[in-house]
Formats: sequence, C-alpha cells, structure tokens
Amino acid sequence: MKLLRRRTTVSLDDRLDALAEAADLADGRLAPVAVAGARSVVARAGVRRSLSVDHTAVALAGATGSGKSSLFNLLSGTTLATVGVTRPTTSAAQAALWEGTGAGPLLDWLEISRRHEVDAGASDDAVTGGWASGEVPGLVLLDLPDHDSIEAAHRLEVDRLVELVDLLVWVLDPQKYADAAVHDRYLRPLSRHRDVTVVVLNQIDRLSPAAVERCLADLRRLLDEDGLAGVPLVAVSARTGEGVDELRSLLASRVANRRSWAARLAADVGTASDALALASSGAGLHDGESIMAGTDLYAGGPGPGSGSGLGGGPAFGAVRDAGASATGPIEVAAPPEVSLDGLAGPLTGALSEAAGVPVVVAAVAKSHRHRSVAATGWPPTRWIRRLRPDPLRRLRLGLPAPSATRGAAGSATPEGAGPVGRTSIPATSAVQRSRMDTAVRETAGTASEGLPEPWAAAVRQAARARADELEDGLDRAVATTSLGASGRPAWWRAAGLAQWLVLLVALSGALWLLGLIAMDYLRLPRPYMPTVGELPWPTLLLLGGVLLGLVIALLCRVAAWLGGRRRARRASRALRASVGQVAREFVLDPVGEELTRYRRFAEVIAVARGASR
Ligand SMILES: Nc1nc2c(ncn2[C@@H]2O[C@H](COP(=O)(O)OP(=O)(O)OP(=O)(O)O)[C@@H](O)[C@H]2O)c(=O)[nH]1
Ligand SMILES: [Mg+2]
Repeated sequence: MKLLRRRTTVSLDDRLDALAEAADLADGRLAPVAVAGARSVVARAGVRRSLSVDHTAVALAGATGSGKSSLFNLLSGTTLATVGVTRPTTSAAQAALWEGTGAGPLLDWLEISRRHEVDAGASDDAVTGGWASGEVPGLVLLDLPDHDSIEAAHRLEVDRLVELVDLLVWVLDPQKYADAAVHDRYLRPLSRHRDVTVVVLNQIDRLSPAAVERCLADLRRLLDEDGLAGVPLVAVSARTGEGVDELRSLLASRVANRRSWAARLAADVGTASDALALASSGAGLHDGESIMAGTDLYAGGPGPGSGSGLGGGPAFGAVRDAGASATGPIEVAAPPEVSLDGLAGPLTGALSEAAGVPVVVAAVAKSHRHRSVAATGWPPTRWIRRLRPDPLRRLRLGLPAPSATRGAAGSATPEGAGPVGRTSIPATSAVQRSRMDTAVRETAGTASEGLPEPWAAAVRQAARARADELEDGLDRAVATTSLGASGRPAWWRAAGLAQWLVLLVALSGALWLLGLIAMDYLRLPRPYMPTVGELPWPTLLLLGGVLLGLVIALLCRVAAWLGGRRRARRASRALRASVGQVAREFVLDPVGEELTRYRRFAEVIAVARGASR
C-alpha cells in the first residue's frame, strides 16, 4: 500500500485492470449490481479504446426546451435539428461530424443512425456561423432528446448515451436549471466526471444582466453541492449568439487535445470503484436488497446501454442514491490484522472435545494399563484381565491384531492405515455439535472483527461452508492418527518372565510342602529340612514366590499407570495436531482466503480509484 501511495498517477490500463480484479474479488460477496457495473465499465472501456480515439463524442444533454437542438444547429452551422414549440421535439439523437472519416464504428457503437458530415458551405443545411470542417477535426456533436421526457424512450436514450459519450455538455435554462431531475439523477452521480462535463446556461437573453449573474452564482453553488466544483460554466444565448464563442473555443480545445475519451473512462472507473466501495461498506444495504433499490430510473425496463450490451447502468446508478459526492467517496476500511494461528488454539480445543478426543485419550491410557496388566500381572489372575476387551479396540481405534508384536515403547505406527472405517467413538451429541457450531461461529466472529458487513458475512459463510463435512473429517482424523498406543515396552516381557519365574519358585515351594505333607501322611521319616533362620525353605519358596509375585504386579501397575499417562499425553498431542489440521482445512483456510480476498480488494480498489486519495 505504501508503494502505491508513492505513485502519483496510475495509468488508465492499470486502473482498469485493478477494477476488473476488484469485480472478480467482489463477485458473490458484494451487491451484484456493483460488480456488474464494474465489469460493464471494463468491457465498455475495451470497446471504446478499440474505436477511433481521434474522435470526441460530445453530447448536448438537458431538459426539454432548454435549447439543445438550437445550440446544435448554431454550433454546426446547420438547421439539421428541429427546433420546435411542441415539447418534446427531439426524439432520437443525431450526430454532426467534423472530419468524420473513421468515426463510423464509433457511431455504430453509439447506435446513432442519423449522421451528418459538416462541411461548411457544401451542405444544403449549412447556415453561417458553424465551425468550418478544419476547425474542430474529430468532433462528433450529438443532439440528445430530453432527459426529463414524458416519453420513457427518450429518457432511456439519454441514459444510454450519457454513459457512452466522451464529453457531456449539460444545457440548462433559467427556468429549470435547479431541477432535481438533472442534479440528483445525473450531475451528482457523475461528480467523478468533472473533467468531461461542461455546463451551459442557455437563454440568457431572457434575463437582465443582473439576473444572469444571480442565476450563474446560484447554479455554481448547486454544482458545488453536486461535487462538480470547478466545472466550466458558460452563459449563452442560442438566440442572440451571446457567449457562444466562449463555448466554441472551450469545446474546440477539448476536441483538440483528444483526451476526453480517456478522461471519461477514468471517471467511469472511479465511479464504478466508488460503487464497489459503497457496496463493500454495506451502507444501508440489507439482505437481498439491491444497491440500486429506490432508483426508479432503471425500474421496469432494461438498464441503459442494454442495447449495446456494454453500457452498464449499474456503475453509474449504484452511486446515484448514495449521495457519494455529498458525503465524499466511501473509504474502503483498512483490512484488520487477524492471526489465524491465534484462532487455531480455541477452535482446535473445541473441535477436539466434539470429536471425542478426551474419550480416546482416556482409552489410550486405559488400554496401556490393561495390556500392561495382562502382560505383567500375576500369572494365575492374568487370564481374567485377558477376558476383558481392550478399551481402545472397543472404540475400533488403533491397535494391531493381537498376534502382532511391537518393539519398544513409542514405536508408533500408522495403525489406522488401510481403509478408514468410522470409529466407534460415541456419536457427537447435540451438546457437542452445538459447541462445535459455537466454536466455528466464534472463530468467524473474531476473524471478521473490523471487517465491513458484506465481507464479514463472507467470512462467516466461508467458516460455515464446510461445516457438513466437519464431523466426518474429524472422525477420520481421529481414526487415522497414530496414537502410539500399540507399542509393547521391553520391560513387560521381562516383568512377565519374572512373574513366571517367581510363580515357579512359589509352585516349587508348594510342591515341596505337598511332598512333605504326603510323607507325613504316610508316616515316612522326615527328610532333612534346610532352613533360612527359623524358616524352612519350602515355606520360604512358597510365601516368597507369592509375595514377590504380588509385589512385582504392584510395581508393574505403578509403571503401567505412569506409562499410560505418558502415552495418553502423546496421543492427545497427536490427536490435537490432527484435529488442528482439520480445523485449518475446513474452517481456518477458507476464512483466511476470504480475509486475503478482502485485503486484495482494498488494495486494488485503491489502485482503481487512482491511488491518489
Ligand atoms: N429566448 C430564447 N429561446 C431559445 C433559446 N434557445 C432555444 N430557444 C427556444 O426554446 C425552444 C426550445 O428549443 P429547442 O432547441 O428545440 O430545445 P431542445 O432542448 O432541443 O428541446 P427538446 O428537443 O424538446 O428536448 C424553441 O422555441 C427555441 O426557439 C435561447 O437562447 N433564447
Ligand atoms: Mg431538441
């Protein structure tokens, strides 16, 4: 952005590219009418530039009876236009051309069929006072119908051409110069078109010089209010010819510099950008409401320019109601700085809960203890443990077939490899699901803080877009996460062997004692009895074996408890990482894309607006 600000002027090409990109970025997010308006400006610019840029289409527009046709005749030195007393007089636009060779396609595009090549003196229609052919080469002067017509077709024709021509000459008269019709519908929405607007106060012969001054001052004030401060304002009389020379030289200089077409397109780009910025701010818009709502200009019929398929009413109309010039163009809010990483933590936590991670983690610990006891418990009671199902397997999670053996602890393998079935983690309850929804909503809410409403809505939409897949995605993530629960620590085998050994010792003691009992029973002489202190060896072997077995079992339980806790922590980390990935893929990435989209939109809108503001 800083880089952009340093540039003072942005080329029309760059501005058009930026506008096209802004429209693409806004597509589906902002009011369709603003997007369509921007696209139509881009398309129109493409066509206008491909047509003759040596010709300048200048339109005389205004209310009925203001004297457009009179001025048209005066400037062209013809009587081509009918000047009538019945209103409205002019029903279709016509063109007068000065050195019009090559202007054909431009006039085709403007859909002007009545064309007249002005060659002073050679035409039957020629009267004195017009421009000679060499004076304004490239001028295409258009006499338009009345914009405030009782005929809808006239209004449509005016709107269509007002959008297309290179230079607009508004012909006002002392009676109607303050009419809302021209100020609200045209001049204010076209405030960006200062450089291609000329205002003429005609019929000054009807007023006293003092009244002319007052009238001009009042009109200037109105134009300032319209956002058109500084536009040329010329007082003329088509009847007496007063002031017409000034108008002539003004138009001649505009035609001579041949830049009006570009200034017009630049103004259109500005207006379309303003419309997008306005739509982006969401000002005054409600769901399903068009940015054009309330504008009757295009109501009930095709938009202006629809005939050419390129003239786009929306760009021009979208700012019409916004009073953009009165309040100043709407700024596009600076994109808020949002850290997706910061959002990931709470979201992952909530999704982990919903995905049953705590259940799985607890099962990992239990499973470890279960298998540990089965491997290292006191052999006579071990089988009881084996009868009980493994808590992890009960969840259909991550353990290899019982026959498979593992190496040392922690040699985790992707136990979930192969086709992934659903786990048997208890189905997401309504409470969990609502917590999941809340977490997603809160994430979207935080991510969209500070964003203008339409973009905030787009972020919320993006966060929810894959909500349906979220539950399955989480289940799959849990099912495929390597829990590291299958490893069989080496000490289990050692402890298991030790258990068998001490059992053998106890058994040998027991057998010995049984032998002694049998000999006693048979009254056989007592054999020699080795002792340890007072304790005979067989008793020591039996009691010691049993006691040692129990002590080993106890110690193993403690170790299993600690090991289970360690494995549970490891599994929890692995599961949270997997859930975190799901959170990213299904929620945060789409949200991030939307935020990036807005950031880029704000950038390109600034370029499209000329980046000077
Ligand atoms: N007094 C005076 N009358 C004018 C002047 N310009 C035009 N008129 C008269 O105003 C009436 C309307 O003039 P037009 O040139 O037909 O007006 P227009 O703007 O083309 O009107 P539409 O074609 O109906 O939109 C005619 O009777 C003209 O003679 C002027 O400068 N002074
Ligand atoms: Mg007329």
